[in-house]
Amino acid sequence: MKRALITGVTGQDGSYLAELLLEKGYEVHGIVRRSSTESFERIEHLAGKIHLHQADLLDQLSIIDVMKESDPHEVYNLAAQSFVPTSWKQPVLTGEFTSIGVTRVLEAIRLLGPDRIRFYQASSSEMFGKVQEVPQKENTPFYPRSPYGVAKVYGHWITVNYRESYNMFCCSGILFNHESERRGREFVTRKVTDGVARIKLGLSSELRLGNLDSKRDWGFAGDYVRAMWLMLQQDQADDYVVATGETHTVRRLVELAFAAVDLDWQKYVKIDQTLVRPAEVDLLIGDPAKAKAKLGWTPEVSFEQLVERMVKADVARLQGKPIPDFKARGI
Ligand code: NAP
Ligand code: G4F
Repeated sequence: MKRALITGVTGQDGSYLAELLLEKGYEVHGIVRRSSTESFERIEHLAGKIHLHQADLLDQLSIIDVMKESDPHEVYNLAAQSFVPTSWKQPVLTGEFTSIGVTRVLEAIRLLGPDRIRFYQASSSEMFGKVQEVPQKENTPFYPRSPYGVAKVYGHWITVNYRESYNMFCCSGILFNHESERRGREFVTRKVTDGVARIKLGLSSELRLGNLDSKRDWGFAGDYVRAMWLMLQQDQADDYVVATGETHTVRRLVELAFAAVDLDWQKYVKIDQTLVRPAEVDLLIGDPAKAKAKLGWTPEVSFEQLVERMVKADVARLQGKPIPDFKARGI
């Protein structure tokens, strides 16, 4: 039986990836941080099916210990401080585990199984920042625009470096924004769908947002974790852009989300200058041609379907109904 270790298993992507790997017959291990409150909401339904280990990307020995305990064939490094605005408030901490944390995981693999453990690094389209090319490809130069983006560039290059220095099987997935009903509520898609649901149910009267003009290439998280797994099943380790190849403004996201519950967004949305970032990433649109050709990967959920399913899930949640399973694609 194949064993996989996921850092960031309590996050959006970690929860979908754990489900995918269980479906594929893996023994799944996950790293969790100690907290005074358990933040295991996204993986509650996997209790008893996956093995949890306490460790922290800030602590080298804890990672080595977990690597010994779980003895994985594949390691997926998804843990990070992943919210861009927080990276301006906590730039040092963001760098500590979003960049140096990657080296700690790679060092543990180098010590314990450089020839047999395959490694996936969660790189990000935020690395393209002030974009130097449209659409963005694997070889588009990086120009990060936040401490988070800068930290991810380090994580990306140290992954490439361990592949080239030690011939380790290390892949970097440059993933564009991907969302779901499990997305943290601070990110714009979920903030909007949750806000729309609250307004529809009379729980709120307005939605405060920052820049409506920025454009993102948004896909569904359940589709994107498939690409991560596919990368580690290839004969050669490589880096891939994972994206839909479509871009939409935040304004279009807002229009669609309010329309899903028959409301006019202009009556409820207020622009709040405090939510505008010190440096913005104006336009992201990825070219997934390499992932499609080499991995046979293709996204299955469209932007419109994604927004509608997220709004419906938030309305249902706020009405006290359970959040639908991620495979309920019918919306
Ligand atoms: P997320 O929901 O914010 O999850 C982040 C995970 O990292 C959580 O499980 C968190 O644990 C864990 N973590 C944070 N700091 C840690 C530390 N010091 N030690 C151990 N674990 C720690 O993020 P996501 O959306 O699933 O994204 C997964 C990865 O993909 C991240 O690296 C993100 O930067 C990257 N990425 C995401 C996207 C996207 O659109 N979603 C796009 C490109 C790249 P707690 O639950 O304890 O906080
Ligand atoms: O949803 P966001 O916060 O995501 P962002 O900054 O693009 O980062 C996400 O995607 C990256 C991949 O490109 C990941 F690496 C990263 O970890 C994270 O998952 O913001 C999207 C856009 C931005 O242009 C922002 O300025 O929405 C704009 N926006 C407008 N009003 C807002 C708001 N964003 C947030 N979070 N909240 C607002 O009120």
